[in-house]
Amino acid sequence: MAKQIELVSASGRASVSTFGAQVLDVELAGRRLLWLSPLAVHDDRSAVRGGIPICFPWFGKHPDGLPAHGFARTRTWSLTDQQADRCTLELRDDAETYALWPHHFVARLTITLTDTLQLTFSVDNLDHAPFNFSYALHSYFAVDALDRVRVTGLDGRLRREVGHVTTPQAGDVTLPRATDAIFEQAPEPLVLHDTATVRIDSAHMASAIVWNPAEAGASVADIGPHWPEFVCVERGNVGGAAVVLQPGTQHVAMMQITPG
Ligand code: TA6
Repeated sequence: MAKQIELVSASGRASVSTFGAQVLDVELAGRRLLWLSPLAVHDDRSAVRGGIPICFPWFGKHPDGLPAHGFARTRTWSLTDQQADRCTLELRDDAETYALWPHHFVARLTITLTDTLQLTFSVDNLDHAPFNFSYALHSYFAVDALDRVRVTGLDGRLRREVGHVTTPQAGDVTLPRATDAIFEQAPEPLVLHDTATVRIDSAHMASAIVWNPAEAGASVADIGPHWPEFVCVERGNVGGAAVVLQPGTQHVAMMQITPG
């Protein structure tokens, strides 16, 4: 049975589920920063729509039809450290993960709440051979006015999107239609402008993804009419930025969310 952890700091609070090591809710400077679908399924088996799911050890659809975005978001992680404003969760390989992805590993997520929310994600290769993986911290940000939302910081970066020619991003990213864009070599920071702003910093995460399904979201059971309420601005290492990890070594990366 998954457990919910409540973090508090002088500036706010956050809720984290051990199911998927998923941040479900963050309030900082009096603002709720993340979107959690009112239609999300919380049955400890299905991926939970909203918050910050972890896509690992692959991002997106799998070529052999394995679960999209990997298994990290649908496993219960172990809580290995808990303080008032910080916790660490861990996922180790077992027979079920090995059947899907035949590697020995430990993934860890440390969530720290101050006047920002910081997520430190690491993966250790416990195998005797290198393995590769991709991942993203798939943050769903709550927005007031999707048609006026802008994401700044990606001007001129290569934008890859199914059904569109890959070209450099021209200006800010706006979402006048369904958007599912991957940016290679994305810089720091990205800023999400809505009625208020959120700054997204990261380290060692080369990729950025911006997603909202627009009207197509209405037919997704756990999104439905709520599709205008969020924009995903994700950081990670996907596609050409997938990580090749040597045995006995560790990959560490960080994402930080700060209300503007
Ligand atoms: O990050 C964007 C994306 O990969 C989209 O292609 C979209 O399908 C989304 O993630 C949600 O995926 P999910 O498996 O959670 O429905």
